[in-house]
Amino acid sequence: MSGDNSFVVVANRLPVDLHTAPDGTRTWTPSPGGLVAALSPVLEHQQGCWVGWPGVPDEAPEPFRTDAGVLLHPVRLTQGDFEGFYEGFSNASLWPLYHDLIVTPEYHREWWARYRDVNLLFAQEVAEVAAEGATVWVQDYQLQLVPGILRQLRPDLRIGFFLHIPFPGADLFRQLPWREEIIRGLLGADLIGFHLESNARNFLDLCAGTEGLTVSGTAATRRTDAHVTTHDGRSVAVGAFPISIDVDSLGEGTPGGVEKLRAELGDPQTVILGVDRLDYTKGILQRLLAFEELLEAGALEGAVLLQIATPSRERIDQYQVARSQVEEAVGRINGRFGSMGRPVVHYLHQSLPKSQLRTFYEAADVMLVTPFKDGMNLVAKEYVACHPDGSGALVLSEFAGAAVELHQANLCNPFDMESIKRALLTAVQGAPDVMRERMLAMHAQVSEYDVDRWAEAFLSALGEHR
Ligand code: GDG
Repeated sequence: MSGDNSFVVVANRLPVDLHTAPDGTRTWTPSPGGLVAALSPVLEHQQGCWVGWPGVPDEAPEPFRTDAGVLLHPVRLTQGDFEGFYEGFSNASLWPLYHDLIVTPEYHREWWARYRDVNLLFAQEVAEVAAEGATVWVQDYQLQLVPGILRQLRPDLRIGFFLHIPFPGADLFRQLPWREEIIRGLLGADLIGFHLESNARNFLDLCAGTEGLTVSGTAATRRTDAHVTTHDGRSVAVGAFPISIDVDSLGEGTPGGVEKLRAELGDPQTVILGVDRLDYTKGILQRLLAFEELLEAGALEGAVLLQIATPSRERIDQYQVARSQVEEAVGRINGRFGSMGRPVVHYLHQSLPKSQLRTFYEAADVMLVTPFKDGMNLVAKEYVACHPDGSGALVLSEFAGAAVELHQANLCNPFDMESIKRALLTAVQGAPDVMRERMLAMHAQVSEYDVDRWAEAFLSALGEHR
């Protein structure tokens, strides 16, 4: 069982979208994101293939090639798979557990069974398309069993795994009823990558406390100084590979776009911006409350907050709760502090084109990124990338992975309202030359370590390992 693709990426989602024309004609179009952009050169050079779910239950188009020559190989998931594997186990068990229990995870045996089945399905598809000795790069928490299954199906493959979200402390992870299976699944890889050394350390601590596993070395960034030796004597490398952005994917700025946007917002003195998927991990409500308290104290005269909250996982209860809390707060704040035709919070629950996001980033005097927990947070890096002249200011949660590299930001503790308020006020009122210096330092970081460097670092570490 083998195909002819020497480089295979496998992710829950295939980078495609289904478009239905008014006459009912349906077309699948590639949807380029940061990951696709980063991996495209490798995928193109190496007869690459991307295996994933096309995003619509009970459908899978035939495999097809993008204009750039990347083979997209759809995996068909049923509505039941989507509910149990994706909405259930991935997003209502693992997601809250890995984000340190911001909401309480639910564990259901039926969800776990689906997770196992779907991981098996993904692994089988990969086993079919991967050439002898191919490199396979498995992405993220939805597919943690794939490395282990694939190792059994195809021992000839070189397998990398990258986790895009945090990895929790061993004491939290251990509540997972299927913890051993997940660890075994991950250890099927030759290299396991995390965003941060602290995530890698959590994983190594867990392994050190698991019978039959031996840990050597310490977690390092863009290096694989740490290894886990498995029951069967294989050595698995572990390291931190902080992801970054593809600056080009933000497109060119629209001439006059910033002025037009600021005029639409009523030419405020200060534009404060938030851009997030509407997710309870992102701390959107907390930042609205901080903004409200500052308005109440008269400390933010002439400021408006523009919050983009992209719809996400809308059928899951906790996401519905998060949305209604956010929308209630937006309504209350505008009711209290807005005036006719002049809201103080501009709120969009929509997904916008990237070019428009760029204009928002450019127009914002302050960017508010306040997650309770976040693997990295690309929004923070995108904002910095859009301010090459050092203008603007970033308020960033200490609990976002990005805070390790962007430590010159105005850091805050999102669990502490006073801390968010302080960081926001400093960002608005801080000495311009200090703010500029910090932004320039962060811009240099983001420009140097872009998403290409991330992919390159991971893949060369994987190449060296076996
Ligand atoms: C996970 C981890 C980690 C947002 N709204 C729109 C839009 N976006 C884009 C942003 C950014 C991306 O979505 C969001 O990335 P984040 O990193 O901020 O957050 P997650 O979605 O939670 O991503 C995270 C990441 O994986 C990568 O490893 O950093 O920690 O949770 O690029 O610009 N894009 C468009 N319209 C929108 O309305 N086009």
